[in-house]
Amino acid sequence: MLIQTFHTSECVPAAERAEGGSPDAAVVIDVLRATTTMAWALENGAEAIQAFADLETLKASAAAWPAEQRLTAGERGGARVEGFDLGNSPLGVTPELVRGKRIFMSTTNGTRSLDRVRDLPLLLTACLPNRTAVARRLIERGVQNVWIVGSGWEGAYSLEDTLAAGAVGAALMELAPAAGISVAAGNDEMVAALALWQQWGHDPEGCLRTASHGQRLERLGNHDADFQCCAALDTLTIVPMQAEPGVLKAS
Ligand code: 3SL
Repeated sequence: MLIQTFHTSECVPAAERAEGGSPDAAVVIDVLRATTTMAWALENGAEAIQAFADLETLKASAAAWPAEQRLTAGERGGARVEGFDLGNSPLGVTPELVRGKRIFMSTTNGTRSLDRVRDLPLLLTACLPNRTAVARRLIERGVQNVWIVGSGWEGAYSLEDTLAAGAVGAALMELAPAAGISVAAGNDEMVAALALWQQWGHDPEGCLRTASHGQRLERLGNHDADFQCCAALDTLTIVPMQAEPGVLKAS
């Protein structure tokens, strides 16, 4: 399996210009906090997450869904969108609130990354809690060429997404040495992600708190519980998988 990572959706090349050609799968990462929240929402029984890059489209789609079966969730600049049911904390998507509900979600960066690769044949989301489960799913599905796409912050690099890209890459290498996991030629980003994981994998929470977005969240208020949840390793076996364009379901 050929693996490569891109720091943000803006770094993702046109498929025909990419090393190894068009990928058969993408894994989107937004450790703080969109993909962690998505995984926990599905773990806690949400029917699906419907992701939107844009708030107006989200509101129109949510309005067309039965009121008792929907929730709106999202943030801008780290704060809950005014009038929405939920923000973007994995602690907020409790079973009592989300069971059986479709969550119409938009975040500053994570849902934009999802949008960028939504036409690929297989689309998964990863976070630190499900990084081994994601690696397993890619192997089970016989994926040959995967793009691991970070979300960054408004087009800029994010340390925590690179850490998680390294965590998924390392899990792939541990689980499938015989399948020949190899880094795509020229993708220094994946080499750096694996090195970052080696350096900081023993203290993911320290990495998340050091990252610029971690610092941003700390400035917004106490996010200790979010940091602990987002930094937890392999606590989930659920993998959000795109079932139809923009709609993620548990797998
Ligand atoms: O950027 C995003 O998509 C969010 O995950 C950011 S936040 O952690 O909710 O502030």
